[in-house]
Amino acid sequence: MISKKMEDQINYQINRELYSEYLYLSMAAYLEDKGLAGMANFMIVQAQEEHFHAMKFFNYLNERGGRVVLDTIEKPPVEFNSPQAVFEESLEHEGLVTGLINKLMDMAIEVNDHAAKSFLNWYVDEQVEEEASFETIIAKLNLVQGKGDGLLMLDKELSTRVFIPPVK
Ligand code: OFO
Repeated sequence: MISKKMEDQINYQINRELYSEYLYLSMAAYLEDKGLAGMANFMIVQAQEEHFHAMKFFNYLNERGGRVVLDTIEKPPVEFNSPQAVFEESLEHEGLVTGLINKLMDMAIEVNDHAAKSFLNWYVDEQVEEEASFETIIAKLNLVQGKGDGLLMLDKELSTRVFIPPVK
């Protein structure tokens, strides 16, 4: 049985992952509206990943005998300054999520929950990938500097992303 402290923090994390899904869907809507369907596709796949993250916590909490409690999901921003700002805000958001995952890991260490530590390792690795993926796109956007041709090439590249559910 999981400790109450861990249970509460995992429930909070489920809410944050679902908010992430919402945020990336809102970004997808903005990008679609700007005529950047490939970038919108990238964000829709990102939202699917966030849903997977939330459900992985959801299932884990059930497995450990905890009680999943869902909370209100706040409204995400609707407008962004530019397509580049969307990716910069995404990276910033992932930094906050990484902080929350680290906090969960700190808590698992503090309460000596070895099962949670093993489970959370997946998220620690996943956050490295998430941040790296946004950093790569921002680097390309910096090269392109908002110019039409480059932006459209990057848009095409991002249109190929598909959601592949992780094996575990
Ligand atoms: Fe769930 O990693 Fe992004 O937010």
